[in-house]
Amino acid sequence: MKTPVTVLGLGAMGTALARTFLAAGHPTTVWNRTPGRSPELDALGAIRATTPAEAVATGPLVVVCLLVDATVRSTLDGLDLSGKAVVNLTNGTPAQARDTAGRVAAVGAEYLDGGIMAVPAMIGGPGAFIFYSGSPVAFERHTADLAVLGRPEYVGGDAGLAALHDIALLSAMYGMFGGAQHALALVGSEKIPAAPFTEAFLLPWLTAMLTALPRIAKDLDEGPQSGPAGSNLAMQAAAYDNLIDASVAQDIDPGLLSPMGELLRRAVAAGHGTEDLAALVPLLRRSA
Ligand code: FVH
Repeated sequence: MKTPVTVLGLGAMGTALARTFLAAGHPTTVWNRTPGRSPELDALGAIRATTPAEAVATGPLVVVCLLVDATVRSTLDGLDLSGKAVVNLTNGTPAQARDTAGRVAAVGAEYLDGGIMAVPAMIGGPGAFIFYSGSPVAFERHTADLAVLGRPEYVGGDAGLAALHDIALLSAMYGMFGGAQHALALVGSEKIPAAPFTEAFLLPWLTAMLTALPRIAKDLDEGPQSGPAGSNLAMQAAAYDNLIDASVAQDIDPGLLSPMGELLRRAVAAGHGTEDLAALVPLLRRSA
């Protein structure tokens, strides 16, 4: 008998989670604010609850996947969660996670916060992984249950750490996509089609550049490697002005790119002109 699971929220992601639990043989009770959402789950054996209270009463493992933290708060408040493990996979901040952890613990439940590193179509597949932090008891008890969704990555007992990892990765993703979108706007300004440009140049270029990340991380952890930087910051700051000037000349808003140019100039002014990109990271700290 697989652990009975409750899924609160049947948006795109909650539906994928419920479908995956059902496929793995977990008795799965679902609740959604708007009734009748994701009717395909009925044929897979989902049990529909009409209220969150009815839904959480059916089993020991409650998975929450709603839009934002305020929704989680209004849905969970007042429920009898005593003795249950509450796993909140709603996107949120570390502070929100710690706050929810406190409120859930106060009503006698174990709390795990989670950060899903997958889109709905990836859930249950090999590429999906999910950060968890919070109650080690809940994680140990439910690792196998949660593993059907994606590779579980437990990052610590502080409930805020999963959200921190999640937001770090999303920050990197949005930075990368922002740059790629700027590139596509630039070539589009000369009617160069996006698809062949992406396949022939953009994707191979980004893939090659990403291989620099481990070296940047090593520099951060161990200090700059000896010897001259292959692409020093003084050179990069000088060339960066061309990115802004060319964008403006092509009538493309440089707003996504400008802050990086300012950071490069600040690094050079602070004496890091001979160093590599790792030198930018400490400057992002607000107290720097
Ligand atoms: N989809 C994705 O690609 C990402 C992948 C990484 C993780 N995120 C986060 O997962 C959370 C849910 O995302 P989603 O994709 O399921 O979002 P929607 O399809 O928009 O569904 C939203 C659900 O939230 C319910 N809801 C909204 N407001 C309320 C409320 N005030 N009270 C109760 N429930 C509420 C909504 O219900 P309804 O509109 O159908 O009644 C949906 O069930 C999210 O944190 C992502 O950042 C997804």
